[in-house]
Amino acid sequence: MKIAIVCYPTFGGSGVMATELGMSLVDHGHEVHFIAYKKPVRLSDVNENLYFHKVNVPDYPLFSFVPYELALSTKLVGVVKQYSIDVLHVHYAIPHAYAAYMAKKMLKEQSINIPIVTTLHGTDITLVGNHPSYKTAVTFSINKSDIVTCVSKSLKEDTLNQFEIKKEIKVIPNFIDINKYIIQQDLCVVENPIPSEKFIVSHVSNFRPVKNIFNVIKVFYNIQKEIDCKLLMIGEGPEKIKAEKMCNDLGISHLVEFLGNTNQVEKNLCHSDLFLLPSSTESFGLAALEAMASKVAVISSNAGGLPEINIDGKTGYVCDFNDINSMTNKGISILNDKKTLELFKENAFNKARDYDINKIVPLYEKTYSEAVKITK
Ligand code: GMT
Repeated sequence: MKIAIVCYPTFGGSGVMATELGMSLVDHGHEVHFIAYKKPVRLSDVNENLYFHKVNVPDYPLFSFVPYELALSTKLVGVVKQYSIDVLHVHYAIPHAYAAYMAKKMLKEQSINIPIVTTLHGTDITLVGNHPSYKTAVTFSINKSDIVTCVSKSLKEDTLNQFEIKKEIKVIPNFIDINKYIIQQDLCVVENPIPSEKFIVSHVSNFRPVKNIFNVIKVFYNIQKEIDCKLLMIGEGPEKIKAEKMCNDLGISHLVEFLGNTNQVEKNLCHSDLFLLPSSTESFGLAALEAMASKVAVISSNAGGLPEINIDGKTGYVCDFNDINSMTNKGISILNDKKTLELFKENAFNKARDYDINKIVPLYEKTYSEAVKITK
C-alpha cells in the first residue's frame, strides 16, 4: 500500500508514534510518505520506499499568522496525485484532520477518492481541541474522517463525552519495539557491569505544564531524604528553567541531571529503578510505556489512560493527581524492598510486551484496508 502520514515532527508522543509506525510499515513492504513542516526527529534516512515531503509555508506582510492548513492541504493534494497514495493517515486532529478533509474535497473534484484515517492523541481532544475557538472545526473534521482511532479507552471516553461524535472510534494503543529494549538491556550490562549503589529515579517529558514536573521534583526531594538516589530529567520544554531553579533552591542540584532531548530514551532508562509521571492529563503515557519496556517500575498519577498501562500494585503504583505524600511513600516502599522492586520491574516489562510493535502495527494495516474499502 502507499500511505501518506501527516504528523508533528517534534519530540512529542504523537510525532514519535507516527514516525515509528511509518518506518515499521516500510519494513512490512509498504511505501510511506511523511508530510510535515520539518523532517520528523525520529525519522532515520529516507529511501526508495520512505519519503519526506516538507510543507513550505510562505510568509506575507499581510499575515499575522501564516496559513499552515492551506499549505498543508495543497501539499497533500500534490503528494496524493503524484504518488497515487492509497490512504492518508493524519496524527493529531488539529489542524491535520481539517487540512486532510480539505484535501479530500479538492481531490474529489478531480475524481480521486482518498480515504482519511485520523488518530487522536490526547491534548488535541483534552486540552486544545476543547477550546471554543477550535471545537466546532475539530468536531467537524473528526466526523468527516473515514476512520477515527485513538490511543486509549480513556481518550475514547473523553472524546465521546466532550464532542458530538457520530463516528465509531477504534482504540489502537501506543506501541514500543520490545526487541530494541531487550538488546539495550544486554548492552547496558556490558557497558556497566557493576551498577552503582545509588538508586536511579527518572522522568521523561516535554516539560509542559500538564506533565507536572514540579511534583516530580517534590516527590524526589522527599525520597532522597530516606534513600540514596539520583534523578534523571530527560527532555526539554517550557518549565525546565523553573525546575532547575527549584532543584537549586531545595539544595538537590547535585543529585539531579537534566539530560535534554534524546532519540535513544532506552539508553538513558536502562539503569533506572523508578519512573515518575505525575501528569494532570495523559491520554496514554508513551513515556511510561518506554520506561516499563526498560524494566523500570512506575509511579504515575491516575490521569487519563495511565491506569490502563501502569497496573496499580503490580507494575508500580497509581496515585491521585497531586498526591505527593502517596507518591513519596509508595516510591520509598518500592525502593526499600529489593524483592518488590525486582518483581515490579519484571511485571512492568511483561506488561510492556502487550504493546509490542508486532502486535499493534497490523491493527493499523487492517484499518487502512477497511478505509480503502469504505471509500471504494
Ligand atoms: O505528551 C505530550 O504532551 C505530547 C503529546 C503529543 O501529541 O505529541 O502526547 C500525547 O500523545 C502521546 C502519543 O499518543 C501519548 O502517549 C501522550 O499521553 C499524549 N499526551 C497527553 O495526553 C498529555
